[in-house]
Amino acid sequence: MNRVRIALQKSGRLAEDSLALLRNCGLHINRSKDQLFCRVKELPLDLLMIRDDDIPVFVSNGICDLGIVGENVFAECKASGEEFSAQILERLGFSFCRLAIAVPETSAIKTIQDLEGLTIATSYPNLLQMALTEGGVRAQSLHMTGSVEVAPRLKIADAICDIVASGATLATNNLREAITILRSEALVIRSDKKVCEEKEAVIQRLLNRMRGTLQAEDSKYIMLHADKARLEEIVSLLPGSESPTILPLQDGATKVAIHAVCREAVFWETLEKLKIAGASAILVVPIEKMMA
Ligand code: PRT
Ligand code: ZN
Repeated sequence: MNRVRIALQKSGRLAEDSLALLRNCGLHINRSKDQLFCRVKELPLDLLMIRDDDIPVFVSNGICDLGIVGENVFAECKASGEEFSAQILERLGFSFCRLAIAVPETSAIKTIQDLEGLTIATSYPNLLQMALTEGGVRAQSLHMTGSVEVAPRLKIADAICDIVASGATLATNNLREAITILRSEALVIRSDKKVCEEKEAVIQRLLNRMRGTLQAEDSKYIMLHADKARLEEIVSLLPGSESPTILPLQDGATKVAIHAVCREAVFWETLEKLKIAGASAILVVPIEKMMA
């Protein structure tokens, strides 16, 4: 079978952004809500829609060649101690969150050592155990598959170890974040199982398209007019641009146009500095795709 298979979350926080990334890679994906399998026309690629918890295992055992999954889920699976053969291919810059130990707002707990002898509720027993062992702490782990944040209120745990994004869930439950264990974002992972040349070529094509999409998302095309005399100063203000293009203006004895690709975010502060340096007609436009 020479088609590449990629595992995606069927529904949930990762699902939409994962599909959007593939669509930005020029792939048309039409699927009904309950469909688990989807064939892509433009590349020899099949999508398998499953629960995010199953993605690392499906990739590790080679049922899927690639997967898009949160680093938290990937790291938890890797920390299980069972045989695991998958690795990170690309960080995707979405679904940012962290795995953290949170404690009641009134608690004095600050460091991992303060957890000695306590009970911590979590859906991430392996990562929690790793952090406790690293800190030389003996504590009890209480495994829960959901609603971990209610454990301290029910007096079944002293602390929790769970995913935090905005912190709103913790605040609602009178908890505060005390110790960060892992910073997480969505990842592309790949199986260590060797694939044939044709499949390898498809994986590399897809990866290049993903990188091009991600790079374009971070980049902007900036155009402006500047005094020839202040060219150097203005070019030095352009964030992350390598070699801008300088173009003559039709009626410009003293002015030129500068065009540049900025590989970093262009903030209002930068535009204000450019304006002070005499730049005018400043335009910042999004870039759709990039390929080196
Ligand atoms: O059904 P399936 O098993 O596939 O999905 P799931 O319910 O296990 O996962 P899902 O869809 O909730 O999340 C998928 C992935 O998104 C996670 O594995 C993380 O990598 C990432 N992610 C990003 C998050 C969050 N943000 C997040 N806020 N995962 C979970 N949460 C939950 C968290 O568990 C807690 O209950 O949201 C709450 C905290 O959010 P804040 O904003 O209140 O701090
Ligand atoms: Zn899950």
